[in-house]
Amino acid sequence: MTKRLLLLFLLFSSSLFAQYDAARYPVIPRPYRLLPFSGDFHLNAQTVIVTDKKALRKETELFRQQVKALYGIELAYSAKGKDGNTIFISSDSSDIPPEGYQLFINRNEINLYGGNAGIFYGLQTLLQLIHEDVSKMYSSKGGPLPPVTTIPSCSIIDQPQFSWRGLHLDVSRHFFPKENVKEYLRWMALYKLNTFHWHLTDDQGWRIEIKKYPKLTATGGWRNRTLIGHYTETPERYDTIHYGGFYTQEEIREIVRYADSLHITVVPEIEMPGHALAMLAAYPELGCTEGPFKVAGTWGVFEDVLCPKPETFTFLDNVLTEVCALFPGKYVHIGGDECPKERWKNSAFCQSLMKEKKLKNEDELQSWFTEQIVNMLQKKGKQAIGWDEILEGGLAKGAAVMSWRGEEGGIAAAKAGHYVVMSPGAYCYFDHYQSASPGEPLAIGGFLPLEKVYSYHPVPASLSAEEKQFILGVQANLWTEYIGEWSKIQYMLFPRIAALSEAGWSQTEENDYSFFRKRLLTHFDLLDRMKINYAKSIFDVSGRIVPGDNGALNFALSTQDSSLTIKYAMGSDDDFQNVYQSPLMIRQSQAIYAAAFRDGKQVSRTARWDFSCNLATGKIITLRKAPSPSYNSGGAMKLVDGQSGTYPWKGSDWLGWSGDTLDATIDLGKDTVISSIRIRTLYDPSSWIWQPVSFEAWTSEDGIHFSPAAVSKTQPEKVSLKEMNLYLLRTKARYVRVVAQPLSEIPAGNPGAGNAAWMFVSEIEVR
Ligand code: TNX
Repeated sequence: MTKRLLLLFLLFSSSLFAQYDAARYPVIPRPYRLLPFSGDFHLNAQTVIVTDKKALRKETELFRQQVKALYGIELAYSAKGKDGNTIFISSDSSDIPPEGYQLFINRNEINLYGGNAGIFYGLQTLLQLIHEDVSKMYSSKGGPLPPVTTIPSCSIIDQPQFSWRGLHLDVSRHFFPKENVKEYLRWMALYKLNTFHWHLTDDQGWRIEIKKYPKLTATGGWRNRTLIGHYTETPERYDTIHYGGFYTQEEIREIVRYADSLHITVVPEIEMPGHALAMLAAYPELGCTEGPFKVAGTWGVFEDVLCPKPETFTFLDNVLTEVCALFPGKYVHIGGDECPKERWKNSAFCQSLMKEKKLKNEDELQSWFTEQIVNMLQKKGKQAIGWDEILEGGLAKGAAVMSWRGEEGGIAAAKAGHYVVMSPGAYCYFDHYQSASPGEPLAIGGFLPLEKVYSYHPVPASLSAEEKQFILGVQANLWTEYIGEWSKIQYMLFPRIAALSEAGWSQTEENDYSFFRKRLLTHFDLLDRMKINYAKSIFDVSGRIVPGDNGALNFALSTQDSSLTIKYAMGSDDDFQNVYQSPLMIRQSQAIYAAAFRDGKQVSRTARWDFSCNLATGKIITLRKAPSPSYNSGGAMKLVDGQSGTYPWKGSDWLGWSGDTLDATIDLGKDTVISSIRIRTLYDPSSWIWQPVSFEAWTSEDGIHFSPAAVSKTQPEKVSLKEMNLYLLRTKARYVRVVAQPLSEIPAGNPGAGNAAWMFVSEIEVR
């Protein structure tokens, strides 16, 4: 005990945040304090676990299974310690905050203190500290000996920053069976996440058995076709597979129990009043029109929503009664996002209800709807939580808000005294791309690299100290429109889940990405052992155009990790013969391939860039107006880098303007005969991106006096990737000026109607 006090004293007096050897202590999320020591504890078949209370043994179960599965070591319990080889676990948690633990490791023994959750988490830390050294095999006369498994000496005190460390899984768009969900929960436990948001219902499938309404799963659990490819592709393509599934109440109870054993609370989501097509397909009488309704086979937002009729509320009351009985946690998620109001506008019932309740518009009708549900849940002893839309038009007391369309909803909710979980799309949507590399599997869009997840801090600076208390924590969401296989779930989740865990558990003011990254590199060994298909995007070779006055396009390659060797090939990728040293000069249309190597082994995927050269490629370009800071990756050079933006788009491929013109001048270096100018633009109305409404060009010989060359006014064409051309009579010029005007107002009936449209341009080409 005195020894423990001494160690604690050392820990608290150690500098606030001292970095230790990341490879030796690759713990994620980063513990509150870790003090490294020399020497190792040897973990082997003789190691025993001693607990001061038998009941604590259940907290060690997962750890024992993991050690057995990953290192082949079976750890036995013992009533008393063995000299030099014992893990002592003590329920003495005085002065230890909830979920916290203290862990002391030396050559002879390990001591772990904490409450139940703390002990569980302390063992997950221990698991992450295990090293297996094959090179240290003892010399032997006979056959090979087992590798040496060690845990490095150190003292740790640890505790979480936030009480809601959440991860969501959408099982409606794609269904994943019970065993998958349990594995998902184990991954959460590994990263000390404690709240599982289970998105059980949506337009594309109802996944929870409700005894009173069997058609919810019998009809609502199945769809007859599913979209192939991206939902913005035209024409749409579908498979003809009868797809679906659901969890029986027995299975739900089993999962909830299992989650509880991992100290995870399950928050079920029952979506309403929008995203409810599966419910309507099963019980059309809940709609504002007669239907028939079909379980959706494609993605997006649908106009058919629940009608706020008395029989709808009776139905939902019965559904929620069964839901509440299945989930012991405090919160039930009631959705509330993306509810179109068309049906309510055209329904005589809704209009007269609005009059009766003195509701000014359909948004207020939705808050009235929400209020009924919030109260209904309160009567059942539960609190409602919903997507930030539920805040619009006033929110009933006691309901909590999950802020997904940025942080604004969360900020407004905290100011109004509602509890908040931060889950803003730009930092927490794991269905977005994590790499700009061309080899990424299809995703919904967006760009969320590991570093950006890591940078997230869930408490906005604009809140007062009192308001900050309302921020419960952070959550990442995994929507599965484009994720049908479990290996792809892994790919989208790992390693971003590791970055999320640090945002939720560790002291975010002390977060340091490069230190995280170093720990992650060793941590990958554990993921390899667990056979997880994690994304290796952080090894990706990236390429960028750098200025140079040699008349060529100078293309620099790099990796985040400077210890890796980059090799490249031109024309074909069969053979990486060239070691990259300095920027490559590109003088003609060609493909470049590159990959990162460690110890002669390829660790990254092969990256490929297709250069298509024209007179403007690599030339000096100036912009009169900078693109929006959100879409300015690569700067002006991006427009003459010889590469076209792709679709589905990634922010890094395109420059974007909103309410502002593209006004670029390119210096071709010398008088040149030109006959055409082209810009490459994007059309994606779901993201408010529209084609330019006009595109014009001027030319000049001196860079001062410009004469108009050609003008084109355009009508939007519903084509995702659009080239716009201007043809000139053969003109001699050294300077070309290009001006393109975005659409100033998105037409009615489209997402973002009334707002200025985005204009995305990837390339200006001169021929
Ligand atoms: C918006 S996030 C949705 C989901 C989609 C997701 C795709 C939210 C509350 N609604 O229905 O799956 O975008 O990223």
